[in-house]
Amino acid sequence: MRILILGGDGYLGWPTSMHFANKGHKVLTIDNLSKKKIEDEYGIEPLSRVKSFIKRVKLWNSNQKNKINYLVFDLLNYKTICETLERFKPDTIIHYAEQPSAPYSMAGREKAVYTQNNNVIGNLNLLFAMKKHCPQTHLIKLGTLGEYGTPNIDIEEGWLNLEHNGRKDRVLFPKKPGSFYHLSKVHDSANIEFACRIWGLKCTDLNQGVVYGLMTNEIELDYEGLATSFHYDSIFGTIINRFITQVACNKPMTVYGTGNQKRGFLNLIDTLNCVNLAAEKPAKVGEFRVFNQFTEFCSLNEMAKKIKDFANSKKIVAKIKKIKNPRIEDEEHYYNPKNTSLLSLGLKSVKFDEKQIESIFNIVKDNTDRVNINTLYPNIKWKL
Ligand code: USQ
Repeated sequence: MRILILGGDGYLGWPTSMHFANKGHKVLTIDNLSKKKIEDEYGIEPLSRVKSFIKRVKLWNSNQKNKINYLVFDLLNYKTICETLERFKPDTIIHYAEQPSAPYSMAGREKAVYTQNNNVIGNLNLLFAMKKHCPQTHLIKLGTLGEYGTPNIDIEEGWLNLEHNGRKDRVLFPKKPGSFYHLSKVHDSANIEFACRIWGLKCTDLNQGVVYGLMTNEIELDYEGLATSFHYDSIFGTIINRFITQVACNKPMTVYGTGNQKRGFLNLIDTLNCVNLAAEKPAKVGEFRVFNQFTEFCSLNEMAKKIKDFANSKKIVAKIKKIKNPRIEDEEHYYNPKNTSLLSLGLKSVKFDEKQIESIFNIVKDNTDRVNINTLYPNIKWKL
């Protein structure tokens, strides 16, 4: 397959690029290197010293038989997207190229506008370019489970069968996201559904939960050279990665509010497996297919307790500290998201157990000298 990966420098994009290259697909990976600018703005860095995008691609290519091609450009540059699609003729496009931080998007007008302009217009440019140059290509778009928010009903996979005043219809599941970032993905989903319905494009929208982990088969080949950008800070760091880093640094796990918020989680390896399943079994012409991409869900308190239990079993001190929630989100709520589609395609998931925690913990522990303790605590509030 000819696979175009957008956002190839990111936490997910880089492992995905190596994963598909390793499977023998022809991979072209693209990034605009914008994450580095946000890192510099906030003085944050990934846990391990990660080589630049270009250096990593070159290192991969010098040691592996299946090469990765790369380009550096922005999806806001419509002309270059068109030229790239025309030349590369992808069978599949995997689109991760978005500003991924909810807190960043809530840090004021400029950051909210940047997030939505970058994400929504970049995605819209891609849809127009696909319509013009490769309408048969399967788009796999990374959405988020956070598009749904925490409604008081079961969360279906993208669509809802509705009966109203005696009539029935199938509608997009109502969305109640919790940040301007999550909202940008809601707008993307609506635009993509429209493009599928009107132009006959085919798309899989992956409404993904919170990812954790730092190892994949390909990264294992050379952790120092091929590591992905694992963040533990309060801007880009996701909760499990943050909690494990906090314990490794002998700091308390920062649970926001009551900790009864529930979220869906999955291992980085499962992101690759899910994207792989979606690519192998594409959506049909005109289909807007939505998969809820997570493997387990629980409350933040339960998650913190699992990590504490692991630490205690190793005689490591682990504390949980409930701090005032900097976000505005439901802290007591019903939560029942469905995830049957990927399981029925054959997903065999990684379980978040002591073995998993230990393998992440050991690598984090080796790198604690690089942790900037100040960035462990939240510095952006939802209410300005
Ligand atoms: N939280 C804490 N303590 C912390 C950090 C976060 O209690 O130190 C809480 C948050 O308030 C939230 C939950 O943990 O209730 C998850 O927060 P997060 O920072 O791990 O995840 P979030 O900001 O929702 O975003 C992350 C990714 C995003 C992805 C999303 C999936 O950064 O790209 O879309 O997870 S989901 O959460 O399912 O929407």
